[in-house]
Amino acid sequence: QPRKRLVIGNWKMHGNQAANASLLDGLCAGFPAVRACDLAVCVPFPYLGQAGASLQGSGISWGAQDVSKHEQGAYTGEVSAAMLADFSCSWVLVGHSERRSIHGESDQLVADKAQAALAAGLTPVVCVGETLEQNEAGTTDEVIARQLAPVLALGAAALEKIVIAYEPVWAIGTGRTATPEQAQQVHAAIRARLDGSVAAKVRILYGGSVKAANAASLFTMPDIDGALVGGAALMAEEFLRIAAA
Ligand code: G2H
Repeated sequence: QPRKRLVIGNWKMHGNQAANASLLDGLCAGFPAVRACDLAVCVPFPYLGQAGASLQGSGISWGAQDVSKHEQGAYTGEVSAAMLADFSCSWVLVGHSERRSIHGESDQLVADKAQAALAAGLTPVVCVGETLEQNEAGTTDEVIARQLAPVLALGAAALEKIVIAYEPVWAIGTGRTATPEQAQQVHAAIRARLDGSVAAKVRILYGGSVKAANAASLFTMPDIDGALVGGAALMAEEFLRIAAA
């Protein structure tokens, strides 16, 4: 059966209670028209309660942007997967390029976080992608294979429950997007690394300066199952237009 399209907003470190309220209200009002796809927002930790209260019953799901690999304990500042589940999160991003580059997260740590998320019943959205330098050196496939290796090691039963997001680092927040053909090529290569029955099920999202104007052409590609959206997810109308595409 076909993979259901999925569009996830990544608010990053933006928002406040007043701005969030109008954004969330706008999404709830517009969602019925685009409900053929799964729609979700990944918000900063302090706003999980607010997102849950606004989105409850709307059909839009919510999640976080990071999670600890630890179950619980003396880990000051960390947030566990069980806590996210306690706020009825469905999703958590792991290994976003900003976490990998700014916070030094390793491929293994990202896989450990994905495993912690799965253990708590959440769907991890595992982000991978190459830098401009790596892209120009022609090492994209190699880089992504390295990033995915510890995730693939989690096994088929785990893999069929995850979502993968391909976000070329050179396209993030820069206004530069991979062409649909460029993205398709990488998505197909990622899918080829998954075992048969799992490969057909796993949704692979594209991320990096997705907006209403470029979403439709990306979504015509056979291995692009949706989008992870940053900047354009902060405006209800624009985000809903991406979902409509
Ligand atoms: C990539 C993306 C969302 P933006 O980081 O994860 O952000 O759409 O702003 O490039």
